Amino acid sequence: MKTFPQSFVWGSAASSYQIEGAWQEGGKGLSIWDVFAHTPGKTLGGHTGDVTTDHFHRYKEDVALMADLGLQAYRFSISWPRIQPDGRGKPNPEGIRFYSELIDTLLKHNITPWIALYHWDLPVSLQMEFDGWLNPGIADFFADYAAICFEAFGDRVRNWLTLNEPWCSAMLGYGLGLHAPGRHSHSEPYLAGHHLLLAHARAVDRYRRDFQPHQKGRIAICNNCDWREPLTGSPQDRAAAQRALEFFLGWFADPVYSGDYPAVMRQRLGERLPCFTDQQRELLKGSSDFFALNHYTTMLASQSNGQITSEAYSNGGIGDDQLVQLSSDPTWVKTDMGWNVVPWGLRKLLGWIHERYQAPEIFITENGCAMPDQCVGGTVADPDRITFLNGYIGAVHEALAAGIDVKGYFVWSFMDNFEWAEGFSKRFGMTYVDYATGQRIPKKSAQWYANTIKNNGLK
Ligand code: PNW
Repeated sequence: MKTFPQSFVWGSAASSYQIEGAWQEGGKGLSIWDVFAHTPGKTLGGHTGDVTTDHFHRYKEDVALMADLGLQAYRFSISWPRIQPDGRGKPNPEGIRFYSELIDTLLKHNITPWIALYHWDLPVSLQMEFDGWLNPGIADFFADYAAICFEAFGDRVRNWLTLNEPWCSAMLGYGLGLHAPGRHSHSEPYLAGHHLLLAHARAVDRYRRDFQPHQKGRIAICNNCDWREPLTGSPQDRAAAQRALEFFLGWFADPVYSGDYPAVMRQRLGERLPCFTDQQRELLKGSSDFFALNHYTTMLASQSNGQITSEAYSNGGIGDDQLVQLSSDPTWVKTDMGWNVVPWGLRKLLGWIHERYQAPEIFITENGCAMPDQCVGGTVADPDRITFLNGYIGAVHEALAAGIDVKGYFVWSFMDNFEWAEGFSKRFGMTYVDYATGQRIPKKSAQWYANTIKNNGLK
């Protein structure tokens, strides 16, 4: 039996655009994902989040399912255009009411709400009028929106995440064009990333000044990072793996912990990487109360010879900026996303974070896998997901044993949902959703996770 500390938080996560639907209801404005998904060719099969799991209407039933699962915490995101249809100005009372009732329903079931303020659904007017994350003014808009949320929900919510995976917003949204707003550029990702960081810092500053003293919650940025293992023991490949990690996680975590970007990014990117003023550095430094990590996979890294293959682009960003060639070990099991299943990668990444950021409290705010699940005779067997979760939660246990301060773990995801550019073709949930009828069927992994929570560990 691998037992966890009594206070360990067992949760699961989802996000607004992926589950809510009701895209034109309740006074909601459009987001860049509404527009992107409706643009021909941007998502697989032209799928959109117009309806998806219809959680907006079915949230009570969903929270009851979470309670059956034994979840202690549920992490969701707020749709900015549901709160501010144009991204600024007065809040929309119907939007406030929806999240308020969701929070109350969770609390009634003893499930602790964790809120991400931004999980990629930017109000489209901010994109059209201001170029979205390319405009420095967006930091103030975001802080104003965040303050509305702290004011409306902070009496009942103590766990806040500012941005979910700014790396994805910057790199997939502005570099590779795979996510909204679908731009392709070698410089915009670094500019967008800069303003994402400043928006985070401004929102945290607002929380700490005006809300934290009496609301007594905690707040952090939520970063994603995969592990990069050197392909060989050569000094070049070790340096390549380290460089890849600094371009991935260091990009968004170094400024939050030490006030500036990794030196290697400055060296390699030159003027494409914006500079912080002294005042901004001060605002950023120490702007997370804990370390929120989303983690999915591992790849091998070696020093590139300048000839970057497509794999380097799709899985880790703009390879030629980093001089890193990524590859996979052919013996590794792959998920339905083609992502490698390597539990020890999480163990090593937790060690890297522990060392680099002075032993922060770490919450794993997403981890999970897509598998080709099928409903057969009313049940959904997903043994590969159970193996995946068992392996990754086992890696967390090893990290704890080594003295790394991991405080909680959230499975991505509570139920199947709209998987961005992959539409409904990929299933990440512990609950199966029949998208034709909206019916929910807990998979075998849901039962397995409920037992894990009940045992507070792995058998
Ligand atoms: C995360 N990558 O996305 C998101 O937070 C979720 O909304 C999403 O459904 C989940 O992981 C599964 O994809 C990521 O390319 C998308 O490294 C892409 C990457 C990482 C995370």
